[in-house]
Amino acid sequence: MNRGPEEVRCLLMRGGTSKGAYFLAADLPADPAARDDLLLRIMGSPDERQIDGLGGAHPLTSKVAVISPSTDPDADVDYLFLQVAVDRAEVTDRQNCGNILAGVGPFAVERGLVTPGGERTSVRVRMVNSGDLATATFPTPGGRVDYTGDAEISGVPGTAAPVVIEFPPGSGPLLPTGNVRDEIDGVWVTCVDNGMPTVLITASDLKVTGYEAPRDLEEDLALAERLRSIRLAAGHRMGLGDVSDTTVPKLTLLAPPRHGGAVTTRTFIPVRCHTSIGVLGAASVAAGLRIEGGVGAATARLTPDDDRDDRVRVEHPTGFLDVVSSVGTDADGRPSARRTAVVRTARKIFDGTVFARSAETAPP
Ligand code: NQM
Repeated sequence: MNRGPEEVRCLLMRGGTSKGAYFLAADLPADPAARDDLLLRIMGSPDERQIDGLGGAHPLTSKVAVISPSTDPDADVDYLFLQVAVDRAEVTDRQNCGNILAGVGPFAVERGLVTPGGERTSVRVRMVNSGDLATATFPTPGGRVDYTGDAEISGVPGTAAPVVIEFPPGSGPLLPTGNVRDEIDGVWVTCVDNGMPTVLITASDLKVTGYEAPRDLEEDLALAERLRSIRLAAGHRMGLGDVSDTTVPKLTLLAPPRHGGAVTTRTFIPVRCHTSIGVLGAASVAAGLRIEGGVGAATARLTPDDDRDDRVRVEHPTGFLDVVSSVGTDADGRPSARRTAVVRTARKIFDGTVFARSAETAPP
């Protein structure tokens, strides 16, 4: 029996340098398996072109945010991030996304979950994937979200209204292996988690410069094999278990900066090479550079100015991402993040009804 397409209220939004479908949790099935099955059919997965759905045929444009009022007294809304695989029938909640986070506050106002607070509104978000909190502040003149403005972020053409996101220190350890450096496969790495589990590697240790174009790095099969092997070992050491089928940890290759920033990066997420860098990925890199004895500290060029205003400019393939990042020590003397903040932008692209491909005609 063909039940026809399911119709779901959906808001398509660019969040930072990613694009995703934003839903109210109440508009999706409560059962995670039924929800994920529906999302695959909405996004057009599995199919490397996602031709029959909303997905944009790349991990950065195959993302979903599920938002609901929060029961946490410290948050206004709960945000569950779901990565929808492009060419596999897989939806995962194992990672968070700070770019899609940029659209969560505006979405909460659009859907009436949060009452706008005047010229600007701050929305406190509980990120369900990690349990961590974030506060996003953006313009709401006249009680409506204003997406227009003069903030420019690398990787997005033009300008838009700034969404300022503050991340209080997360609950987990900044150095998940307990070490400042670990030797994996004959290479020294620093494993950091300042919101996104990330393995920092000096690019030259893997016989690349770190300045290559993402596509060239993706085509380097020997590099891919090396990264895969390092990632699998790092996953175990970081307490993430078998990561062969997960999207975390990410791997970031580091090289000295070339454009006045602190460091050059090429980030694998984990197979495709990011065209810029994730927000929480950059937050992990920025904190990692400040850890004495870590592999990043040797490559980074942090200036006294960076130390004064806590700013770290992370260069990436399409520009840079500035992270306000300071690191201190916890009660046991271990490095821990003090403050992390970024400026992003977001834009509502469409608001309406999405028609899912019917289950009977979808690929297995
Ligand atoms: O690290 C891509 C992105 C991301 C994640 C990824 C992100 C983050 O750029 O916070 O934003 O690393 O898979 O959207």
